[in-house]
Amino acid sequence: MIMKALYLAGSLLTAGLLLGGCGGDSDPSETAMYKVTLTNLTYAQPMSPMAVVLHQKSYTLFDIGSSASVSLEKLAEGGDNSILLDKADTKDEVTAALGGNGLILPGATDSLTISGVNAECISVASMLVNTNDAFTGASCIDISTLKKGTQSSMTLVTYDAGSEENSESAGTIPGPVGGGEGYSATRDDRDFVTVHNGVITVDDGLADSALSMTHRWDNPTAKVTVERL
Ligand SMILES: [Ca+2]
Ligand SMILES: [Ca+2]
Repeated sequence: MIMKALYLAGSLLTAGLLLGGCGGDSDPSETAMYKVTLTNLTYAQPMSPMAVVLHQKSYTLFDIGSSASVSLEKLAEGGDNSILLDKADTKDEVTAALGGNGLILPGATDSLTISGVNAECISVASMLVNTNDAFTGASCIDISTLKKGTQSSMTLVTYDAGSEENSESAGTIPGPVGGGEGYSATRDDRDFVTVHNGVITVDDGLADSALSMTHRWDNPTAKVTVERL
């Protein structure tokens, strides 16, 4: 236990030194500007326009094991980030909420710049559109110690919003392989967010799946970089 604690403390110290390497101030009351970049690492899963929220730790975009908000359900089932961004904008603990420039195709990247004061976290979400309710993202990337001129990157796994059964049928998949329904108010899955266990596809025996082996993924499915400008 002691060895592990020492190791963790050492890792945190190293991370702090790396992040602080370029100097700069971190006065939380000063307006800080961040460039957020999302890269789609999948083979055939276009990603919906990202939602990016700059916020205090008391705001939660999603939480593994907890029920998805209706606004996250709308993003994860239909790729629509507008409700999530509008709702976030009304909250005191949210500094800013912005949508990306558009669909992020496999291998492509999208970036936006977001700014404000007293923010502790950046959260991101984007739907894998050739699925029922899969999304990639991060809930609270800690930016409280990120200095000006430095950046932090991480890879992201895929989550199941838990708000729609993973039937994979064309009528329930809004992406190009299905052209079906996006958001539905029905909740016919487990009703809590989990790490996604992947798609089955017609190539692995799910006869009425609109998906083929090209739509599978191995995590991670995206990379996010936050740069403090
Ligand atoms: Ca699901
Ligand atoms: Ca639903």
